[in-house]
Amino acid sequence: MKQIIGLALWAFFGLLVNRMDAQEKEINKPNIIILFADDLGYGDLSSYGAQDVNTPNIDQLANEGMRFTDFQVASSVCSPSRAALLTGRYPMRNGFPVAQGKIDKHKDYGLHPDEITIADLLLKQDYATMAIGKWHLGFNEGHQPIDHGFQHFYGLQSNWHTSHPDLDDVYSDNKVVKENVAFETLIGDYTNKAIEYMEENKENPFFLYLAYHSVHSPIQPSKEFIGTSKGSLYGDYVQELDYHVGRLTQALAEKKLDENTIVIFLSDNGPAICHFGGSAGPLNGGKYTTMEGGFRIPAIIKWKGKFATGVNDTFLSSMDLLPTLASLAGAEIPIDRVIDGKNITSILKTGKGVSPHKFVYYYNGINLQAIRKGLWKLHLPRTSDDQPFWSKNRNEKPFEGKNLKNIGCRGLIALKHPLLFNLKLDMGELTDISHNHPEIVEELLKEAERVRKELGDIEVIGTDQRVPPFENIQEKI
Ligand SMILES: [Ca+2]
Repeated sequence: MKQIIGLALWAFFGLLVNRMDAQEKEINKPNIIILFADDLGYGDLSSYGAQDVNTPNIDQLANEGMRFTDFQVASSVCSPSRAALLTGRYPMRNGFPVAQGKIDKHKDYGLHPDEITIADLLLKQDYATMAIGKWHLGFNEGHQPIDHGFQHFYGLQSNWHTSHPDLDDVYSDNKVVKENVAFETLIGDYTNKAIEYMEENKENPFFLYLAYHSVHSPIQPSKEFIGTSKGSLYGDYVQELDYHVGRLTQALAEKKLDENTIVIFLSDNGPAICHFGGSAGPLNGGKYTTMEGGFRIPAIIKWKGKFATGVNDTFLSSMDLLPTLASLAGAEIPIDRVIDGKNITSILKTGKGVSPHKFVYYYNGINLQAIRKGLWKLHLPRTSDDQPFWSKNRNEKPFEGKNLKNIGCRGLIALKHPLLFNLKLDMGELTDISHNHPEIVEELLKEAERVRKELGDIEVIGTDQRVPPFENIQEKI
C-alpha cells in the first residue's frame, strides 16, 4: 500500500513539475511587436539627428532600448523589403524582387506559398499572430497575410490610393469591411486595433506586425497634426507617426506587458526625397537607390531588462529578425532552404559582437548594383536599361567619377567603372577610393560574379533564385 501511495505521489509531483515547466516556457516566450514605418529616412527622427521634427516617443524607445546606426533593409522599395523581413531571405531568393502594382501584369504576383514567414514559425510555437496595416505582398487568395502565418489581418492590401476602387478599402482577414476610407483615419484605426489585440492576448504570447503607411505618400497627416512641426507637412506627418507609436508603448506599459514584449521599430526603406521630402541624414541617395540612403534605416530594438541598451554600430540586416525571433520563441529555423539572416540574439543581449555578415548584396529590382564587406562598399557598373522601372532614366549620362554630392536622390543610375567607398570614414559615399585599393575591388568583383550565379542578375537566372511569374520583370507594363 505504502508503495502504491509512494508511486502515486511520485507521479503527481512529476506531473506538477512538467506542468510548471510548460508554464515557465509559456511565460518565457516574449510577445513580439514589429512596428514597420514606410519610407521613413535615416535622418527623419530627432534621435537620428533631425532638427525640424520632434519625435519624443520613438526617441524614448531608443533611450530605453538599442538604437542602431548601421541597420540595413534588403531593398530600397516597399514590397521586396517587406518580403525579405518576413522570410529572412533576399528578395531574389524569395521571389519578390520588384514592387507590386495593382496591374494586370502582377495579378499572380504574391509572396510565394512555399515561403516561410516569421508568422508561420511563431504560429507553430502557439503564438497568436496578427498583421495590421499595409501588406503589399499580393492581392489574391493564397498570397494574403492569412495565407502566410497570420491568424488575422486588418488593413490595406497595398498603398492607399484612389486610382483603383480596391486600394482604399480596409480588409479584415480576407474580406472588405470598410470601403473608400479617408487616408487620415487609418493610422488611428490601426493603433486602436493593435491596442485591442494586445489586450485580448495579454495572457498568451503574441506576434503583432504593424506596418503603418506613414510616411509614404500621400503626405497627408490628420488635421490635428498640421503645423505642429518646425518642418513642412512631411515633418507633421512624422510627428503623427511618433504620436501613435507613443500610444502603443504607453498601452504596453499600462498593461504591464513591456517586460515581456520585444518592440522592434524600423523603416522599410529610405526616404522618397525627390518626390515627397524626408531626409537620409548624412547618407547619400534615398528610396529607389542602392546608396546607403535607400538601404540604411532607423532601427530600434527594446526588450526591457533583457536586451542591452545604448547605441550600436554593428552592421545588421532586417533579414536577421527571422532567425533571431525564431530562436527567442524556441522555434526551429528552417533547414531546407538558405536563410540569409543571422541569429543576432547575443548582440541584442550584450550589445557586443561583430557583424555576422561577410558579404551583403544591394539589388535594385533584379540588378545587382553593390556589394558590401565590412566597411567596404563597391558599386558595380550598370546602365539605365539595367534599372527597374522606378529608377530608369534614359537621358542620364553615365557617372564619370566626379561630384558624387550632386547625384542627390536619384542615386547612380548609370556607371561605367566600379566605385569603392569606405563607409566607416565616408558613410555619405562621396569619395571613390577604388584606385587606392585594387585588391578590395578585385575581391568584391569576384564575389559579384559568384553571387550572380546564385541569386541572378539582369539576364542571369540564379541557381537559387525564385523567378516571379511574369515576363520583363523590371518593366511596369
Ligand atoms: Ca516603403
